[in-house]
Amino acid sequence: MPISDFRKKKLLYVFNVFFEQYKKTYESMIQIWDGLRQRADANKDGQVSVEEWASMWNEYAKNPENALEWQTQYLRFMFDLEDASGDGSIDVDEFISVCSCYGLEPSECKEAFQKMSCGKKEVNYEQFVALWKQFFTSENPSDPGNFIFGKTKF
Ligand SMILES: [Ca+2]
Repeated sequence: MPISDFRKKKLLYVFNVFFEQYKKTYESMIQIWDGLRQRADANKDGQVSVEEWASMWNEYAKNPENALEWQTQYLRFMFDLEDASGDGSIDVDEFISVCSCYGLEPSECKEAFQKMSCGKKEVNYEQFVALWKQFFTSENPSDPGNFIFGKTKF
């Protein structure tokens, strides 16, 4: 069956949307991974072990203001992912839809959102930055920053 102009236009539209989005996401992930590997892969075996990962975040916790470039990119990446609408803040529906993709129950994600936002409707970038630091540095299980990935218990 020949492809009509109408179908060509539809396919072209999806092509652009799919590959633009995919390329953007892929390039950020590659940059993040490269940065991570350079810093975390202490024994240079091309892999990042749990110990290497943990000790790198322990370094970060000593001075979060001085985060590595890839850590800042990772933070931005996660915020942009959770702010699905791109309006500059994360609301509960966006949060649930993104975090439940990692296999969490929507009810847990909802609870996590309420805890991280301290009952507010939205979390903006500035607030997210503070919560992010808390996630990687806090030893207190009830700090709001612990809930930024949708999980309520560790
Ligand atoms: Ca949003």
